[in-house]
Amino acid sequence: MQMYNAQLSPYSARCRIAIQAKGLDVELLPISDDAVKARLAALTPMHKVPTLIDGDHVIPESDVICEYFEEKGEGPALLPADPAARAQVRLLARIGEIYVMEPMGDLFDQIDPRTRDKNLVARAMGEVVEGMGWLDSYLDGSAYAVGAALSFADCALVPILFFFERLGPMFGEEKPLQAYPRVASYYKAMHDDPHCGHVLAEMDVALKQFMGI
Ligand SMILES: N[C@@H](CCC(=O)N[C@@H](CS)C(=O)NCC(=O)O)C(=O)O
Repeated sequence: MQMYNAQLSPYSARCRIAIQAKGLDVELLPISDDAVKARLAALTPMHKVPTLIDGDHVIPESDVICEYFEEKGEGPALLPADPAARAQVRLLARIGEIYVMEPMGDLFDQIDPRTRDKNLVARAMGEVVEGMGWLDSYLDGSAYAVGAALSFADCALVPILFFFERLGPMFGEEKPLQAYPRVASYYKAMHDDPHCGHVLAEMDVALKQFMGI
């Protein structure tokens, strides 16, 4: 398999955690390369990363890719067996993706205080804060979002929390996780998971490159 990838994309990072945890053989194609980017655009009108290629199949969307990996059946399962626990995994991933990451995405263009749209920032921040509050009430603060093993909830949440923690100081919030003690304790513990820890380190390098530091 091959996957069109950007090291800093939280959606690509979600799939990279799953790839590592499952021990899958997936070649990463960096879209920082213009020729690779052009190939991706020719393959799918969405031309977003991640996009997985498996033989003739072109599969965009991080959630769909992760479920595809699961259903291929290689490597350890990242969805629990119990239906209620599976629902919890999907719920946490959706809260992270829809209610935290989506509004947080609007903040990336607002990092420079000189060109910042204060109304847009206030609206996006309000939504992020609401979503983070929901996560804080659904997590119990232990390592791993659901049960005692890595799941797709962790694959989705850990890269999102990376951005939440890093963006805070850029908007005057030095310790953004402080208001969410269960999320903070969970996120800290997830650094010790080898797969999440590895991908977090990759994102750290990519963010420093992006910021020119
Ligand atoms: N819902 C998608 C979001 C993917 C996404 O927005 N990727 C961004 C990078 S973080 C991208 O490729 N943007 C380029 C574009 O929209 O053309 C997923 O879960 O994979």
